[in-house]
Amino acid sequence: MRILLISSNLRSQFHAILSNGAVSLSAYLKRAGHQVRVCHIERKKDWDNLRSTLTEFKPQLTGISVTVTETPFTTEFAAMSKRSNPDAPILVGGIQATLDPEYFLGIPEVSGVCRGEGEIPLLQ
Ligand code: B12
Repeated sequence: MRILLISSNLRSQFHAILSNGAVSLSAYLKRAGHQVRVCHIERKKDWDNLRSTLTEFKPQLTGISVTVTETPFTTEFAAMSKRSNPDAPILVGGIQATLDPEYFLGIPEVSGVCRGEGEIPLLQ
């Protein structure tokens, strides 16, 4: 399966650091035979990379990893994914999704929320 994982550093105080959660999930899923891309959004060109990954890689599942500072961008990532690949489910995970799943379930494009560690639930 083609899986896209999205993380960001748009409001965080940190820069140029990929999300441990997203890269850990990527390694796990690749080991199980899936094709995985991680799009980390921080600079302007990362948005272009996300757009081209959505149209060229055509993920069959999109996962968004969220902490508190990155929460407002989930709606936009989910909308972009849904526009490009209407049939691909969108899952949200990470610490903020674990703490406040209802918020993310309220985003119409979001199919589900993962609370806690995502390796096994995502594989399933
Ligand atoms: C290391 C760390 C950092 C490092 C991250 C390094 C990196 N390369 O990722 C640095 C220093 C950069 C950092 C930055 C920040 N951090 Co920090 N950090 C941590 C710490 C200590 C560990 C996080 C970690 O690496 N966990 C290991 C990974 C593998 O686990 P994970 O990310 O939770 O991912 C798992 C699950 O959540 C899930 N999952 C994650 N994403 C997804 C997606 C899908 C689709 C699915 C299904 C599952 C899933 O599966 C993953 C694997 O099991 C935690 C405290 C803690 N003990 O958790 C605080 C913590 C996460 N950080 C916190 C905060 C506030 C921040 C900042 C916002 C600080 C700031 N003001 O800038 C930024 C946010 C950065 C960002 N872009 O989001 C808070 C988050 C609170 C919240 N409600 O979001 C925490 C909980 C600390 C705290 N107690 O306050 N942090």
